Amino acid sequence: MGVQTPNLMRNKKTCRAVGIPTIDLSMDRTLVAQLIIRACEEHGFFRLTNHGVSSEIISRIEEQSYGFFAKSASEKQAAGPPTPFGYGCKSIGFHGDKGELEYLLLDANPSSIPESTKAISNDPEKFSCVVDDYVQAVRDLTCDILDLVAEGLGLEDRATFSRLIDDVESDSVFRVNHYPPFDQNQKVGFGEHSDPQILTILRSNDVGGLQICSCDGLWSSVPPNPSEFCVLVGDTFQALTNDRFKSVRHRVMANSNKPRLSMMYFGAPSLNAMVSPLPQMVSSHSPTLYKPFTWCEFKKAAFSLRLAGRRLDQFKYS
Ligand code: GA4
Repeated sequence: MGVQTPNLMRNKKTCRAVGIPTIDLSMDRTLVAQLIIRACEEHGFFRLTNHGVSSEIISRIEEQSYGFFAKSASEKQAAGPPTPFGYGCKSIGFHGDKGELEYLLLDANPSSIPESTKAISNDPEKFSCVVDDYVQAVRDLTCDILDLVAEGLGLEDRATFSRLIDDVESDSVFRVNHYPPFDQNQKVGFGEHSDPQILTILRSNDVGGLQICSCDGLWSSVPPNPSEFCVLVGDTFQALTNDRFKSVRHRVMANSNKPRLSMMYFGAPSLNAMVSPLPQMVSSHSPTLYKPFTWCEFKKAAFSLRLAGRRLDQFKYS
């Protein structure tokens, strides 16, 4: 029968995870940097193995999360609504988007974690410690990835991107999504969107559902792997690189008879940080595509649109 080309392996609307890059962080640094850059350019997405985040830190946050979602509806409601932080169920954002999930939205800024996690656990000190350890580990990983990108792009200042996240005032967010099991038809768990921030680090249990959209508009299912992280380029990274990197549109289809648990760290700048395409990404062939904006302005605009909205369009030079 011969070897099938990627296109032949696709059906009309969804396809298998053909061509989604998996990058081993323990490989040679120069090679890793080039692979990450290519993945961010071609997919806005990659899977990361040998990421160095301890399995103990991961299992502790997973255990705490399962513990929280196993509580009664009224106990969970008492930790909501998620405005801006806390427990949410089915409603996403402020404009009527719905999903088949419940979630926790938490401030990922170390100084705010105790406050934003206070109402969530019967042992708030322990819960906040566990969140803090996980968030610190994934923040460090995010900064490593961003340093690798800066090195690979040949930027003199290797902290060009990581400095934005590694800031005491960083507006980064941590989210845990819990998708209940489904025995009927496949449903949209979390609708199509791109993340507004710089970089997202996602980890799930062994239940699938995440799909990413390729530039040709086809959806690929990402096989779940609890020992890996998925890395997603956000809108702000797209703007900083003047469209060299593309933020990835993704969604979650709920289709399993087991619950899916995923955790996302969304690395964001501080509210007053200025975002504009780096001069090194601009040339006569690639003129500046975006007007400068503060993260606060972008966030406001992002939150005023529906989930699937194309947020960056509002900041494009016409
Ligand atoms: C997507 C990424 C993060 O989950 C999030 C989401 C936020 C929310 O759930 O409240 C948003 C969504 C996300 C993008 C557009 C706006 C805001 C819902 C929505 C309709 C917490 C974020 O920062 O942006």
